Amino acid sequence: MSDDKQTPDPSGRNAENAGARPDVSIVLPTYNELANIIPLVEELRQRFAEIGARYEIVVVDDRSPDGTADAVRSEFAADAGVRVIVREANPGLAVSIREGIESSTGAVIVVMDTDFNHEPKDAVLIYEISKHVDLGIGSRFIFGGGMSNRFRYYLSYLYNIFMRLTLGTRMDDNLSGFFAIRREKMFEMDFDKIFWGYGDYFFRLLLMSQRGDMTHVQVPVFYGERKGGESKTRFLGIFSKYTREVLWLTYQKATGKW
Ligand SMILES: Nc1nc2c(ncn2[C@@H]2O[C@H](COP(=O)(O)OP(=O)(O)OP(=O)(O)O)[C@@H](O)[C@H]2O)c(=O)[nH]1
Ligand SMILES: [Mg+2]
Repeated sequence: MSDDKQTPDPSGRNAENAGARPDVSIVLPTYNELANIIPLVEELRQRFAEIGARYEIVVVDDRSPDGTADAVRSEFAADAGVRVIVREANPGLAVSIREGIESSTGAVIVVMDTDFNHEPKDAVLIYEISKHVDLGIGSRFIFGGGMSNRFRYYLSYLYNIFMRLTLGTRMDDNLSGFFAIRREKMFEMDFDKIFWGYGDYFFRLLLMSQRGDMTHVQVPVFYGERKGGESKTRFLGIFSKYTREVLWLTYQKATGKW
């Protein structure tokens, strides 16, 4: 692609820097994101190169039938900073993110959705802020944040109040799944206690970080509609799953088992 010709090594990983730890690993879980993933990776490469960060982009794909993985491989074949993991078994969002994190090498790890609900410009901001704290978190529910879908916004807002009251989290958005964390802090956590299910992994990660006395900063993020492709989330159905997890975790915490 033309950008490759002009900037053959934006990640800084191809030649003389090969082997050095990247500044940031961006973990991108995908399932049928062919409509979004190429422009997303393009924009991330450009934005992280602009701030001089040596990046590694790790796409973790659950064998998407639409060919997401192959498209990324062929489009970015010339960039050693873009990697694709194709998972063969046990599909799922949280386990995919875990695999991406475990295979990452960056000093900071960024995790985000791949349908432009999470914007690349915000990923850069959260990354920059996470240099000063242990964990930077995208939040829809602080001043400047929000969602274009008002129904989902208000329901999620109320649900987050419920989560804070039951679980005792201190963050306003416990389901954003948009964050940057310093590598050593991430690997201090017990992954077996976090990574299962869908977006619920995120409130377990936040609770674990609170338990580890990590420092946090929330960054306001605004979710537009997904750009292309189809949603994997049945919005109301997922809340009943999350509620089971919230109540289970509240009980486990109260009895000292988690
Ligand atoms: N690897 C992997 N990624 C997944 C899986 N399910 C969803 N994803 C990715 O997780 C992210 C969030 O999924 P979405 O379908 O956008 O969920 P959502 O943001 O709640 O819903 P919409 O934005 O309305 O579509 C996207 O990047 C998906 O491609 C999965 O089973 N495996
Ligand atoms: Mg989405």
